[in-house]
Amino acid sequence: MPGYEAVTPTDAPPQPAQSVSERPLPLFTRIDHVGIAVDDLDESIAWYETTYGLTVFSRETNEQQGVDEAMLLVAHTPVGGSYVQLLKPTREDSPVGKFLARNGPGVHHIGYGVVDVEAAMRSIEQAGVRLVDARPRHGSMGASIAFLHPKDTGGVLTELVQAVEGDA
Ligand code: V0V
Ligand code: CO
Repeated sequence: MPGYEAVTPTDAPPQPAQSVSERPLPLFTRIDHVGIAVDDLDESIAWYETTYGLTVFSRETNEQQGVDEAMLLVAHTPVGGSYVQLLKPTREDSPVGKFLARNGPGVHHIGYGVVDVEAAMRSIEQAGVRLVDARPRHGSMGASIAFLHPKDTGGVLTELVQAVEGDA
C-alpha cells in the first residue's frame, strides 16, 4: 500500500480542468528541462556525467539569451525529451550573469513543454501573468521558447518550450 492517496483515479486519464474563462487546460505536456546556472560549464558537465551518468545531448551558444549551454538527457518520454540544462553566461549583463552574481550557482528556471507556444502565451497572459517575451524566441535544439515573469509565478522563472516536430 502506498503511503499516500492518489488524487487522480488510475483507470481514467486526468480530466482537463477548465477555468471560468474556458481556457483549455492543462497547458503543459511535460517538464522539458530544469535550467541550472553554473560558473564553469565543462566542470559542471563532467560532474553531471560522472555523478549521475547523464550524457550531453546538445551544446550551443545562444547569443540572444547570453548563454553557453548544454542539454543533458534525463529521459526520452512518449511526449518528448526531458533534460537538465546547464547555463553559463556569455556576459555579465545577461539574465544568467545577473542571477549568478546575485545568488551564485543553482536552479535558474523550469522549462515546460507545450504543444503550441503562441497559444500557451495568450492563454497565460489571459490569466494575468506577465510575459517576458512578446514573441517566441529561439531556444535550445531549435525549440520556440517564451519566458513568464518570475514576479507573477511565485518566484519561479518559467519557460514555455515548443520543441521541434518529432521531439514535441
Ligand atoms: C531574476 N529574478 C528571478 C530570476 N532572475 N527570480 C527567480 N528566478 C530567476 N531566475 C528576480 C530578481 O531576484 C529580482 O527580484 C527581479 O527578478 C528582477 O531581476 P533582475 O535580474 O534585476 O532584472 P531583470 O528585470 O533585468 O531580469 C529578470 C528577467 C530576466 C526575469 C526579466 O532574467 C529575463 O529576461 N529572463 C528570461 C531570459 C533568460 O533567463 N535567459 C537565460 C536562459 P527583486 O530583487 O526585485 O525582488 S536561456 C534558455 O533557457 C534557453 C535558450 C533555452 O532553454 O532554450
Ligand atoms: Co531554458
